[in-house]
Amino acid sequence: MASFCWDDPLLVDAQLDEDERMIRDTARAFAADRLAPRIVDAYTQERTDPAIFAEMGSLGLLGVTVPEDYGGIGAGYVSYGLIAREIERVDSGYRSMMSVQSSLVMYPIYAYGSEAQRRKYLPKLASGEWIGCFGLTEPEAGSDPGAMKTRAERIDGGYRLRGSKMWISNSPVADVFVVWAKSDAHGGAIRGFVLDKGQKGLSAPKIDGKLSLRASVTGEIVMDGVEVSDEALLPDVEGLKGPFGCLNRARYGIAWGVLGAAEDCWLRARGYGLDRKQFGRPLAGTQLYQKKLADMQTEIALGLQAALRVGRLMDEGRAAPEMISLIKRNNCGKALDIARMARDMHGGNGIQIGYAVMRHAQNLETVNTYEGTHDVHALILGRAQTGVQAFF
Ligand code: TGC
Ligand code: FAD
Repeated sequence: MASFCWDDPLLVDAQLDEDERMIRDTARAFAADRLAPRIVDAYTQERTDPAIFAEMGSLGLLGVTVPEDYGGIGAGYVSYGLIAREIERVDSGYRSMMSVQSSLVMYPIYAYGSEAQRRKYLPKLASGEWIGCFGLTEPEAGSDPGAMKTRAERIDGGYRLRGSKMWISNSPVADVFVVWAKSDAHGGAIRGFVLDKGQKGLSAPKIDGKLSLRASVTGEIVMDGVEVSDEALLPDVEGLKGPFGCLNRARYGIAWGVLGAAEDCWLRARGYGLDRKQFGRPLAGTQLYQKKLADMQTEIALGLQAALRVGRLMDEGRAAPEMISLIKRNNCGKALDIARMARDMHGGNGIQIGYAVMRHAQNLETVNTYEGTHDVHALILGRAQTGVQAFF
């Protein structure tokens, strides 16, 4: 029998090809060298450093699945997932910045945009010179985005947009705004528009006071009669499948990313338990502590293997959205359980910022909610197996 690799129990590493390992190692080194030293200050001060986008861009970590012609590196979805895992190992907020830019801004411009839109936006988004955000959620339309109130009204040569978006990652620092609105000219169908910072009537106030994801800035998008030309419309998609097509990619990345945060919690709990002695022996030498470590190891290994499987299917064009719901929901839920458990295993030290585990747990509360809540993904999976939809 082969020997057991305790920190890679199902040998995920051996299932990657050379290019994937190289991209993973680049992301890991960047996260360790450039992100980890910043996170305590960023989190405690609730401060986002926009320079991070250009740093990621210079290493080719933004929009990796976009072809080279448009500034990406034409990598596959497994590579994208590996990047998310390495960045979220440091902090979910940093992964959020990366995944919004890659999946929710670059992807729709690439997949639904005109050639002129691709040429104008993608290279600068890939380099991180421009920062993007994605406006779907509204104050009264979260889990039910089809209830959005934002409207695009036809005017001579373009559209006038009115409405507001809520809880938008990156919006206060964004240069490029992908927003979704019901368009009168298209029979009230949902259409995507690309707006530029500085357009009259467009503002993006910051939402203060978050107790989670504090290193990633979140804001509103207020569109008070923003007038855009026809060139701002994403021509190649209509209906909710537009934003959902982007969400499929981002949710998939999250399924990898949260396991990076979970791994950080697991390895920290293991290390803490080996060092910390109570009752004359290391905590990690007690049955209960080892059971918790075994649960963490098991859930992470199963979650990674599932994410890898879905990534391979995405690269082959065989992934269904429900597969993505399954891994987004389960991996987020398990990562949150693991982070809370790691916090407990650190005792009082677990509430200190320096031990990281409570920061991860706080972040994962958001990750479990955004991109479709844990329960919304249960309803998607329930509908798929019963044929009965239970949303309303
Ligand atoms: P439903 O009737 O199910 O579908 C309407 C149309 O959309 C199509 N569709 C999809 N297409 C592609 N991929 C998917 N995953 C799709 N899901 C649905 C569907 O085929 C249909 O197309 P058509 O042509 O027949 O019209 O729509 P519904 O209104 O009943 O939706 C229900 C529900 C709950 C599934 C959906 O609304 C949902 O997923 N809600 C969750 C909302 C959400 O995830 N919001 C995320 C906002 S963005 C965000 O959180 C970013 S955080 C980023 C970060 O910082 O990392
Ligand atoms: P609600 O939809 O009001 O849900 C509240 C609760 O009710 C949840 O537990 C939910 O599971 C439950 N619920 C809802 N419907 C049902 C039902 N039918 N049956 C049973 N239970 C139900 N959005 C963007 O568009 N772009 C972004 O960049 C973005 N970034 C975000 C960043 C942060 C930090 C946060 C917190 C959110 C972000 N979001 C973003 C919004 C996010 O996608 C929404 O918060 C999420 O979709 C949930 O919507 P909601 O907050 O309105 O909750």
